[in-house]
Amino acid sequence: MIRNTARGVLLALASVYAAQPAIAQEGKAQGPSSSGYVLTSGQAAAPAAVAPAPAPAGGLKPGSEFKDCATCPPMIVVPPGKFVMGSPPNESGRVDNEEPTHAVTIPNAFALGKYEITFDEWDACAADRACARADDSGFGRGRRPVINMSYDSAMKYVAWLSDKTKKQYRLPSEAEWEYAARAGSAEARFWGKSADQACQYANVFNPTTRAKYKDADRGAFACEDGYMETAPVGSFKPNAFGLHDMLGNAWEWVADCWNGTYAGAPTDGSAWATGDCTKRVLRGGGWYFGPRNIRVAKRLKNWATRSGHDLGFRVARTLP
Ligand SMILES: [Ca+2]
Ligand SMILES: [Ca+2]
Repeated sequence: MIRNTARGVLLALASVYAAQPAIAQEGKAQGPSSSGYVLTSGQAAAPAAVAPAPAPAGGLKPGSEFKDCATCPPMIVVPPGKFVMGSPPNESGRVDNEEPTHAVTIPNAFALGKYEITFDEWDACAADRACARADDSGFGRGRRPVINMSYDSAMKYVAWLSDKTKKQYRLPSEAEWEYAARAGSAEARFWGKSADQACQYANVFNPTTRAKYKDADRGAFACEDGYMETAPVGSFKPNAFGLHDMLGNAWEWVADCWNGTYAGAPTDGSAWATGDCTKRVLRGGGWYFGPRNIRVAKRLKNWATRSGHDLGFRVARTLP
């Protein structure tokens, strides 16, 4: 049993915290981290919790929500903190590119989209002729996540949004994304140990969808989430930072170049700007994917020019 180990304590605390998906608020614990962050040299890094930190400058408190314009995406302020990135060896479904686990410090608060970018938000960029019209693959537009997105097209949107708002919008780094997705959890999924709870928190590959797509070999969750393909953003419960759809719905492009392991990865929360930069990283799994891919540590590489019916993104904003 792990009960008597430091790791066990952290895991237990993290699962308790993850069971309370309330939006983080100032003055409330940001996680089980007052006990500190334990990483001993030469020891496998145990997934750890989020360290509470003071509010950022500019009056934007962790957990608060803002929009920079009427058609801009709603943003959540994510607190600074520390976590362990990657998956432990005993995590079901993990693959070698999720190792070595390593400590990462997110030094400053940043803002992350409360949801994936929607068709409505994308279409504002398209109306300004800064973005191409996006295909919805027949799944529906409006508040559904924009799909058929390449990394390159996502970069066009963040450039347009930055120019429109005069704020520093960008894709999140891979480290920022995983930190935000975990929201203090060290489990494979931010809601806790049970994969069977997926349909409360995520739009995943469910049995009805598998029947339609006749993809009997592809692992599906046991539950029905009610959506055949994409779901309107925010249809499911958020994680402890108040972020929705961090797992499932659309895969999300992040800023980093592809690297096949975490050996040499940045530990300061920045994006990895070297490696195979013709390929970029996707996170979070999508509506067409089952349990092995619906994990916060899961990484997927794809060509920066490639798109698909389950590929989207959410934006980050650097805070002053
Ligand atoms: Ca589904
Ligand atoms: Ca997603």
